[in-house]
Amino acid sequence: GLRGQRNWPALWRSPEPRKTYQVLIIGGGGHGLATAYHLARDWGIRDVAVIEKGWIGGGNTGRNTTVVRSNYYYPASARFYQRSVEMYQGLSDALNFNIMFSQRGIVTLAFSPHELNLMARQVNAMQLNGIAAEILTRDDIARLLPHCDLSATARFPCVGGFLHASGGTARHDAVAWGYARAADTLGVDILQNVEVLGFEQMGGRVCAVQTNAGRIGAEKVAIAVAGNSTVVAGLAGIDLPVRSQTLQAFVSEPLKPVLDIVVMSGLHHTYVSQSDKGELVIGGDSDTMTSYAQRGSFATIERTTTGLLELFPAFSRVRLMRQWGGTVDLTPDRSPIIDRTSLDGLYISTGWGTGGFKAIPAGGAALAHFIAHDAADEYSSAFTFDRFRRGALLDEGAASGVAH
Ligand code: FAD
Ligand code: PYC
Repeated sequence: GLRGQRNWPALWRSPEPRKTYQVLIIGGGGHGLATAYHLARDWGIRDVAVIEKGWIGGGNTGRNTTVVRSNYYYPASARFYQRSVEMYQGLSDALNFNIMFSQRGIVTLAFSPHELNLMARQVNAMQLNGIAAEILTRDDIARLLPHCDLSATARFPCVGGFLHASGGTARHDAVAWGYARAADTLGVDILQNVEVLGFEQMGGRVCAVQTNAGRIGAEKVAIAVAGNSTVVAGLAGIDLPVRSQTLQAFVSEPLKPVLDIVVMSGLHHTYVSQSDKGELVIGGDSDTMTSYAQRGSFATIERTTTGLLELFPAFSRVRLMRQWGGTVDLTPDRSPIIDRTSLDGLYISTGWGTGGFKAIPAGGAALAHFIAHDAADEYSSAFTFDRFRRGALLDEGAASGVAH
């Protein structure tokens, strides 16, 4: 079947690293690639390289469960994530690359009056922030999710939930590839299999990185390495309020269309959607120990699938096809950090944790703005280190999608 699939033109060049660049971005995930694209497109800064130790999209960007949504609580987060959803709406056109964005809606289920009360509060906040949200009764859910066990004899009988109609999914690797091709076309060098091993500074300012491909000089450097943030920032002597944990995901064998909406249950530590290929895409809470392993433990697989089958008993005969883990970068308040660091010329985007795929468009635009202007853009000014100094945390733990 693959015999005809030869001699396709490469989507981006694979240049040799130059000796210096104006801007170096460490990390070829969605955030690093989108930052390079926005630097080149919005601010005319094209002397840029993205340095990736493996292959682009091989980190969390290519390992996530593709949920895109803006159901956050605080105005600063709601504004930022809503901007990102709106950017996703135009992304296939902007990149001329089909990222298969599907706003199929997200249902979050409630299993007690208390949980439903909290959802009402969340829905009110979202509506005040202009984001699509409505409370659902059990009957509404029966209509939307005919295969869900809503019976009174279920272990946890469902009492309702809420719908975030503008949420959905996008094809994760297409997002990485689309940004990579667009950035490359604008002159950005994408350097794969190049690992940053250290930083050089002069007079308190970063001036180069050491890599397995030699020294590369730069006026400015940005770190966008997700679960490796503490390790890479540590090479520059910088401590971050970030912890790395494993988050796993699983896909089933392909099925005929059976689920046309994303379903989440905090109580069951489970969420599920169906991909365009027909696979059930399943995830749960993170493995709770600090780890850089891209695997994860069996206990989490068991807990997640148990929850899934309590919700959808009909999936009990479906076979799981693949399982993997990613290393997520968690801040204490589960909100991100986009800021300069204590080393002049060194910037960072981190703390995206379990929910940064949806943030790639707005996060890339925000980091590019910070690098170009040495200041946050209007959407991301709440996401600086300053909130930890002031104790003004932006606690989005409840909105971050999965338990951790
Ligand atoms: P990454 O995509 O991880 O890219 C960072 C890159 O840096 C990697 O490719 C890595 O190889 C590279 N790197 C690291 N160290 C170095 C070095 N020294 N030198 C050079 N390169 C280096 N978010 C959502 O919004 N919705 C979801 O449904 C969702 N589900 C998830 C499910 C799972 C299982 C996981 C693991 C995450 C999920 N997320 C989700 C979170 C989301 O995937 C991440 O927040 C997001 O992809 C982070 O993007 P990034 O570009 O910052 O990091
Ligand atoms: O952020 O929507 C999210 C999410 C879903 C699963 C993991 N993260």
